[in-house]
Amino acid sequence: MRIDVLTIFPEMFQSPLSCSILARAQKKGLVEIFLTNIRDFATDSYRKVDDRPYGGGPGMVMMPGPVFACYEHVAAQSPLKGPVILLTPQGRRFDQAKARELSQLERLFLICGRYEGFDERIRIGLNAEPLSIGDYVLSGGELAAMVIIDAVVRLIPGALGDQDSTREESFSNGLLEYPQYTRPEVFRGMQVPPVLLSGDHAKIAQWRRQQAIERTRMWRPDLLEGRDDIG
Ligand code: 9D3
Repeated sequence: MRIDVLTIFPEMFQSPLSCSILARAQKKGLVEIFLTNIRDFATDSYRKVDDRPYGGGPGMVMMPGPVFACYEHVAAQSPLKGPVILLTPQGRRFDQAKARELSQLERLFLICGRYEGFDERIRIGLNAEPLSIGDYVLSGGELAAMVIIDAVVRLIPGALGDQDSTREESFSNGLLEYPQYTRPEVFRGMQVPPVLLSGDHAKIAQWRRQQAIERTRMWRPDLLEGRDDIG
């Protein structure tokens, strides 16, 4: 898979992309990630990429010229085809189903915004899909793009280590996970629940399920709505 990120802050990506699973996936040749600076495609001597909104209002808007020129430049670097995603609060919320869908692609373009937003002709002209990562305000699309890259790349077959991929397959009951403990048995006066030391695997499984339900009810009651298997 080839991922092209278009941004005015390519430096923000260096360290997340050079650690852990993302580093390994690139080294293995499972994904190539290219960063291109939209500012390099500005046409004036100030390297301007934003301008004031027609109709008035606060803030600045990403200009279409530099974004189109940047996109056309990177698109031509490879014959691979893929959809364009626009990182913006004005879009559908990214989720695990979307991550699975994007992980099947041979190519993906991620365009990061700054300022108040994009000139609408960017979305229309590039047939771009707007995506948000959640209902909170970020300073720009870069961190959102990194979240998407991380969630997508780890789903490419071979990206995870053996341990991680086994875990992946066993997780999908729609509940939060049960509490985990490791050594020591007593830490600062806090005991590991005795059932986990009992060796009774049926009882352990039953305890974990009940804990998972309790936690879900406490922290994510929305996940239980409309489920008739849990009281
Ligand atoms: C004052 C109106 N604001 C909209 C809520 C303006 C605004 C805030 C933040 C415009 C752009 C931004 C920058 N955010 C992103 O580029 C962004 C984002 C986000 O803020 N939250 C969740 N997902 C994303 S994806 C891109």
